[in-house]
Amino acid sequence: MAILIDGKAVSQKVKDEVRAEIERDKLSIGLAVVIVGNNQASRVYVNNKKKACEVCGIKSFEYALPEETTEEELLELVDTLNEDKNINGILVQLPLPKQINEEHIIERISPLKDVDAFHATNVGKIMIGNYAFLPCTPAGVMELIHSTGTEISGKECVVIGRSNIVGKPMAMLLLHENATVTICHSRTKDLAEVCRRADILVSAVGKADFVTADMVKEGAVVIDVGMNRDADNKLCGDVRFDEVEKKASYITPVPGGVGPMTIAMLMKNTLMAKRIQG
Ligand code: BQF
Repeated sequence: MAILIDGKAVSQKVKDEVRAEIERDKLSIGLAVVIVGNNQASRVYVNNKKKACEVCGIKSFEYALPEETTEEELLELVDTLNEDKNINGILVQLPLPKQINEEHIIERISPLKDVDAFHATNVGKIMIGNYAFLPCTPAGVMELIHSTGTEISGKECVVIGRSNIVGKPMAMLLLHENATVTICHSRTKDLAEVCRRADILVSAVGKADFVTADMVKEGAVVIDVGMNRDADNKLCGDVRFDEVEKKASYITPVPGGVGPMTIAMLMKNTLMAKRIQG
């Protein structure tokens, strides 16, 4: 039976550290949180981020724009926030309405205020291994793995999913810690066989029940990045928890696993933004 990794507890520790540092150095830090339209999930995520700011002693400033906002209008807001001395971090909640090109918006954010680490400049720095901003979700996963005391160096790590936001940077962070990393995706042949090699398996697919017990090696660490709804509209991950927990050594729940860590690492990045802006 696997040991449950408590993402809420680990995330609270990270937020406590951020708060302590902000208090110790009497820092005034501002995070702009931009939400466009009325995506229900986005609303929840933005509220989670604002609440974490409060816990950490970071001022959050919400900019809620209507669904029909144009790309020009959003670019103009980003320009204003880039110039604003009271704003240290800028977060534009994704996804954006279809008339707005996400890449255009991300590339307009000052790399020094890009607390999601989505700007090409910051992505490049992550690739090189010389970075200030951590990609929030992958960095949160690393913290969770570290919390188990599991050695990463030399281990077989398999990441399922190749998105720019999770899969690719996740593989890079594991590589920086000397893992042997495989990225699987929808075209991977014999996915189950590849996953069974993993000492550490990270799933970022976005499909409920995707990872089954036959894909998991006995004693593996299983990290579930999925954020899905099951048939009863309940939040669930990618991993068929009931059967996989019988084989894994450690496993993350959904909710209460990776999700809270994503938020905590955003707080860490916002503190870092203040530091690098001086
Ligand atoms: C929890 C996100 C997919 C696409 C865009 C805590 C969050 C979620 C779950 C949260 C996510 C997922 C966020 C839990 C932010 C994580 O208790 O399990 C927090 O707020 N997240 C996002 O901003 O954009 C997403 C997932």
